[in-house]
Amino acid sequence: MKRKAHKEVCLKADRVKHKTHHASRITHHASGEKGMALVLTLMILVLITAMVVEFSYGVYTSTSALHNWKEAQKLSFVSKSGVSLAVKTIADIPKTDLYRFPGRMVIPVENILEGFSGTLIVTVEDENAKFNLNSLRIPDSIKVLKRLLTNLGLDESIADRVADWIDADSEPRLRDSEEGAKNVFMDSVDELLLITGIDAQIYEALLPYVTVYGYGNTDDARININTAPVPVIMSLDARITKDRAEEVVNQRKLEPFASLGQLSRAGFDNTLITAISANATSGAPINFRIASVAEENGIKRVIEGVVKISGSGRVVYWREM
Ligand SMILES: [Ca+2]
Repeated sequence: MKRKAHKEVCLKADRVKHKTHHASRITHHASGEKGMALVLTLMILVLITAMVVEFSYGVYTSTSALHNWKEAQKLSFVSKSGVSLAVKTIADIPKTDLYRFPGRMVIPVENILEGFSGTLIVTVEDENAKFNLNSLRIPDSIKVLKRLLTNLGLDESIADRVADWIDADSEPRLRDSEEGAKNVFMDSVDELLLITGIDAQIYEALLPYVTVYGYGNTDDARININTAPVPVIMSLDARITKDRAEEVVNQRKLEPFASLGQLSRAGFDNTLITAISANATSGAPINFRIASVAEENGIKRVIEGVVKISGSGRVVYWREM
């Protein structure tokens, strides 16, 4: 019984084989025009499908782009208003009170525009709480940056690389530190990423502590002791310990330092005050970094700018994202 069934299956299989063989012979004969037509039809179908997809995608993106554009325009307007508000707020602070600026200020903004239901956050920071990279043409300033790098757990040779990027000569401090160097002052801290040996990780770590805007001139090395963070205060002199720098922060919260001499309140002796005087100030902030972030329906608009306050206020740097 089993054998018979097996035989039948084999026979069926043979017949199928035969049919297939026969069919393939027919296909062979019919190749040429018919086959070509099939390929063409398939290609056209593919093309049409692609075009339909592309077309509907195009319509979709342009509709949403228009919506995004309108939303972006509104957000752009809102965040620009935030910058104007920040500039006005800073300009309204009496000059004599500016040295009391807390370093970082968040301005609460409500009902800035009718029909805007999102959020607007405006922050103002003293840009000279940070180390000025453009001061690196001064040898003493390189020492300050080297200490700052060490305090941040970074390699101090980065200071040589930035110094070579800025200085006019092409004498390398390190083997490759003059490679592609700009040899003029930096216009933006983002230039750090163009310097050989500085990667995104170093840049990110350094960004909160460095600027390219001098307190006075472009290469002014002065850091504001009333706004500088602990690692920056420590970088002013090798003798400034973490405890001493923290004491500066505690003391200025009680009462900002009206002069460098008042640093004695934080335990600085006269020799230390004299040593840091070229690289420190207790004066009123002049360069303010303003960040205005408007957000609505999951879309964000960020405007970042540095404003130099001199009379009516002047924008020196502006970036919209
Ligand atoms: Ca150079």
